Amino acid sequence: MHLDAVFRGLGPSVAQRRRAALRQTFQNIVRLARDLQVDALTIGGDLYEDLHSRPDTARFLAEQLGGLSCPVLISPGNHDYWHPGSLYATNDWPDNVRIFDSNRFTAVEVAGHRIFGVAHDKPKGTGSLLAGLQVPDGPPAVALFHGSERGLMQIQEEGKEDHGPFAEPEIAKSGFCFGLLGHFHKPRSTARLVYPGNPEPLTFGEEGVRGAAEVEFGSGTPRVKIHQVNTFTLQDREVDVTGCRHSEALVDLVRESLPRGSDTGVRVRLVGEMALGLQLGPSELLRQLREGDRCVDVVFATRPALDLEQLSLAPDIRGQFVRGLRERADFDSEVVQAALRAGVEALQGEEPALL
Ligand SMILES: [Mn+2]
Repeated sequence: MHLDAVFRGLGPSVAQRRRAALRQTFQNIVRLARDLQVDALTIGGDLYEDLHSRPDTARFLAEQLGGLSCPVLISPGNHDYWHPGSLYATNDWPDNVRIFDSNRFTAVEVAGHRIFGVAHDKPKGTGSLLAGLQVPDGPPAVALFHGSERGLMQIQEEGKEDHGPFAEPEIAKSGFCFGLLGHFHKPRSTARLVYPGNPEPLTFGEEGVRGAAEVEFGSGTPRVKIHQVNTFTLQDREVDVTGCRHSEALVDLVRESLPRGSDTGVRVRLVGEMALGLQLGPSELLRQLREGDRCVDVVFATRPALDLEQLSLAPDIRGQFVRGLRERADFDSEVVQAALRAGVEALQGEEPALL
């Protein structure tokens, strides 16, 4: 869930709306658990972000989870690692909530199964949690933990650290019939494990079905169903700004591309030719688009609207500047194009006299 995430870069009031949406989505999960009359609700870590966590969040969670009649099992992950000052250790939790606080697996019996949970006890550097583990004989054993399945690492988000690494075959080798996993944000399920993904999309690019996994154990392979519970939807849009002659036209054009409904966040990619001399910088454009606390971000991928042939012929410093850049082998690169636009704008004044 990543409750209390800061949503950097969206502005304080939009970030606050996103944090409220995280709680809404968590409430949706609790309601779903009640509607499905599950035997247990399990949470595979990164429920909240320790770095930004607030006692208010712990009290919210305690009230929500205490309202369920089934057991709630939590295996802390790298963002919500167990430590003596954590929300897990300092809050009063209802009797039905079991937070695994050891870095060794311990079991709870649920509906004829044993669910083994384990805690990360540091924010990074957690090694293999399955290494050398052998589950004692008994009822079917299910593993609940936060970890990185090695075969899935490469298809997951870039830069995702391999907290608690393991390989899928180790699940069966350790004596588990199935793994309930957290960490990866893209959902994934196999005959041996499930990653439900982050139920509420956190960053742009997180599109598609993700949510809460309903796992039904019977004879044979457990049946997995992902239920969508998200509050916000995040989308990407592309807007061609060619032909926008002034600031208001640009703002209007981008606004028109935004979907109705305040719970849709949009990352707008501006493409095409950007007119020179628009009296509107990136931060002012964002400020105007975010009026009404809309969740909007903008990526600038435009080219400057320049008549390069004409500019190159100018006998003044603008001509010299443009000719100098055009001779470069990396003329088409993003940085040189940005320098071209900034430079020509900085040197503006009189229109260059042409030969
Ligand atoms: Mn994680």
